[in-house]
Amino acid sequence: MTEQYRVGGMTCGGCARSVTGAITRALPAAKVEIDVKSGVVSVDGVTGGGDAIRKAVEAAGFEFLG
Ligand SMILES: [Cu+2]
Repeated sequence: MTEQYRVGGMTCGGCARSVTGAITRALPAAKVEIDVKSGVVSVDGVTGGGDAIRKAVEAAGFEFLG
């Protein structure tokens, strides 16, 4: 099942890679897809990862919007 989150502050592919890396370091099973323009982060392979994802996103310097 895919969980979707919104992340603010991403402006380019480098930002998307930073967020992807931060999430997969926290949750190695996560498969992450990011649409930079909309700020939508889709995560597959984990359930209830929201808290770990929020921490990873914020530690990487981006804004977790929910
Ligand atoms: Cu960027």
